[in-house]
Amino acid sequence: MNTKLSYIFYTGIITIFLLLGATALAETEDEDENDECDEKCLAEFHIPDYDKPFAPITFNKKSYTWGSQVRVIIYAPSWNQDKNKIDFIGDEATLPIKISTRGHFREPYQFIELGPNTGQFFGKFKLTGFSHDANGDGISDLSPRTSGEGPYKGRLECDRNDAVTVSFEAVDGVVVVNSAPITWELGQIKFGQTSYKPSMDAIVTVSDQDMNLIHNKLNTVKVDVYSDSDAGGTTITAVETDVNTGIFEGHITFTQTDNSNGDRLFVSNGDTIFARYTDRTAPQPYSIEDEVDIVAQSTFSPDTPTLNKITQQNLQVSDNQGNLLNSAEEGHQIFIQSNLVNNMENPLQFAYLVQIKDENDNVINLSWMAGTIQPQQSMDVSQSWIPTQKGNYKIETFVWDSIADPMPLAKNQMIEFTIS
Ligand SMILES: [Ca+2]
Ligand SMILES: [Ca+2]
Ligand SMILES: [Ca+2]
Ligand SMILES: [Ca+2]
Repeated sequence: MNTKLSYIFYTGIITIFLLLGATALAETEDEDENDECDEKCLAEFHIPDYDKPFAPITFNKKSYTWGSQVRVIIYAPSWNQDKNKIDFIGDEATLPIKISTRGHFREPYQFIELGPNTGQFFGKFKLTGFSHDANGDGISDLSPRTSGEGPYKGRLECDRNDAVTVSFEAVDGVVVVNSAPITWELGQIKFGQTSYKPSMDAIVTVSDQDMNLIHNKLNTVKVDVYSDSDAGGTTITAVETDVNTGIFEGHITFTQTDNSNGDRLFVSNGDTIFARYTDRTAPQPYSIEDEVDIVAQSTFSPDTPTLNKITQQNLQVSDNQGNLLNSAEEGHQIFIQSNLVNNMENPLQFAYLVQIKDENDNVINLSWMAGTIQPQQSMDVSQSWIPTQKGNYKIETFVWDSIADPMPLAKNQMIEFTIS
């Protein structure tokens, strides 16, 4: 042993000399032996692949909740004993697989090879939680029990904050093990939109994995919906979007005339509307018995009737100095003006029209201007007219969205005016 160590040390020194160009000592090297470790040499070693750390037990999820199905694959190529047959592992007392939570376990638990020649072994089991009423109906919702055989039928009780562990004694005395946490999550709720109009239905979505209580069947949760105008509201049932999503959707229709009932909610214009999910499976720091209300908000805001988009007011007639007139003389220019207010949250294009009729209802003058009014802006608009004949006239003003394709944006105004 000492001899060999000193030899290695010695050749190390020679290598350094070679690098420095000290070729004189080269003949002392043993030229018959290759210092490199070739493929044949490498084959004698197990060299870890540091990019893919050896993790022979993998879970299908990073964490689980109290009623989850847990799926596990164990990579154990040494136990692919027959390349033409599905092999089994873990079901013998000598090299067992153990599935467990902190307080409960099944052992041995058989796993089955995924294919005849994969070396990957699969097992699943279901967590059965503990006695607890999760939906508020007074009845416990899971059936806690620890039972069943691998690879598919295992049942394991667990607590709210727990961990699931799978261990495999791959070789005598060598146990590989992996764990994943079990925890409740705080539910979430949201409306599909930030506001709704009378013709629309609303969709409310609750997300709470803890309430996927039955695997491969649709579960439901209750959602209370209410509005400013009806604080009592109604309760709807939200249904799981697929058998194992833990995401639940409920529908709401709106009424402004009937009582709230079923999925119908009474609302008034401008109401805030609410959806409340009571999470009885809340994580720490809540206690197991806590009921945590999670509330989402939206609004009910019907379309503004088009005639109210702009308020038109204060129709009056003035001279070119801005003095208000009750009458005018023929041949003098007058100004017909109104005040406009944009009631909308967006800018509006508009056309302001002035129509003047004589005593016989004949239109003797029609003029307009076009413009844009900003949200909440108040704007004075005017058109000029030079009357050419004495008489009594009717002055009407209109606010349309355009001349080409007119749609009224405000109520019309009318005054009578005398030219003397
Ligand atoms: Ca096999
Ligand atoms: Ca219950
Ligand atoms: Ca389900
Ligand atoms: Ca929950």
